[in-house]
Amino acid sequence: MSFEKLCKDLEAGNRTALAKAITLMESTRPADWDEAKKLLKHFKDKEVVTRRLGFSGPPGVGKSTFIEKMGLLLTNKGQRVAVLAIDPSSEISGGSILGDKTRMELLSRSEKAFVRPSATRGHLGGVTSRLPGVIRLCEIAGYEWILVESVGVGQSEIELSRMVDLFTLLSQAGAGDELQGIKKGILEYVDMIVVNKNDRDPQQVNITRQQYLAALKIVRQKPVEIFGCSGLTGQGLDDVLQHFEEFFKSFDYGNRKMMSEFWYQSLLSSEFRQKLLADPQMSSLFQKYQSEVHHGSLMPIEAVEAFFRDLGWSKSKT
Ligand SMILES: Nc1nc2c(ncn2[C@@H]2O[C@H](COP(=O)(O)OP(=O)(O)OP(=O)(O)O)[C@@H](O)[C@H]2O)c(=O)[nH]1
Ligand SMILES: [Mg+2]
Repeated sequence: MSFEKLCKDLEAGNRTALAKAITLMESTRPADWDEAKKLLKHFKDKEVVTRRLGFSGPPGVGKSTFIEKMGLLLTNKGQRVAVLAIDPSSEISGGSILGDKTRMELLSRSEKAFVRPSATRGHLGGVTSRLPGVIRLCEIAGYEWILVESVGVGQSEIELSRMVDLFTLLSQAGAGDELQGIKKGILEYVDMIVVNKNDRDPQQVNITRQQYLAALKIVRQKPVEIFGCSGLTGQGLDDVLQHFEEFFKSFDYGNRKMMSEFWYQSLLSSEFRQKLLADPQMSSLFQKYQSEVHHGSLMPIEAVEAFFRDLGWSKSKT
């Protein structure tokens, strides 16, 4: 497919073109990545009003089920929805952990939806460094709502929270010790909380809610909205959607400047590391000091100092 055709089809909202563009964006091959960057530059000035939402929560809490139901609510209203899932593909096996779990069959069938199980691969220096590019491609293709499902692995959740407009934590009703299992640090980043599976024990939703309120009081100054719902039955989802809509009515798109800054930072560190390892001289230096650390002849702090000294980036003498 020629570059011109790819641009034309992408902008027309063609799903095959979007999938192809995302593959380029996720690729570790430099030629593909160059092509992906060319695409983003081509559409640099294209303005679209979109909503970027991130969803996080422990495994099995019902993120995919909830996102699919929410996606269906939106597509039924005539909105176009893209669903992405961060897939921290195992760097060891190179395989996907998600597999078919995020297929979202019902939503995938909708003309107005685009579902992509794997948005990022295990890039060195941050699993999500290509995600903002993938989000942007979906927006160029005309998707107004971008829903990202995070696979809860600490650092990538925090990174995701800085790449979306609204970051929601999904939790589960009925588990008294629920909060023990959640990394409390995440409460510093969430914009709202959804207590899911309230079809099982609606009363527990209130208890869980109280637990969250108490925990939030410690880490947050402004109140964080907490909703109860069931992604399975759809009960309570209208209220959540209404909250999303209200949120975006007054959303300051100036906040996205911070996201650009963050993308710059995360891209720079991942590209930097890739370039470093691709350069034969730097790579051998890197290996040399890694081996010294391994054998105990240098402390990690000494190895880093020596590395920079050899590069001529540091005047310090060890
Ligand atoms: N009772 C009940 N079960 C639910 C609800 N939402 C999801 N489930 C069930 O919980 C299980 C996990 O749901 P998923 O949507 O795959 O959960 P997830 O958080 O995406 O899981 P991972 O992606 O593996 O972390 C499935 O068996 C769902 O049918 C709900 O609201 N109520
Ligand atoms: Mg899932």
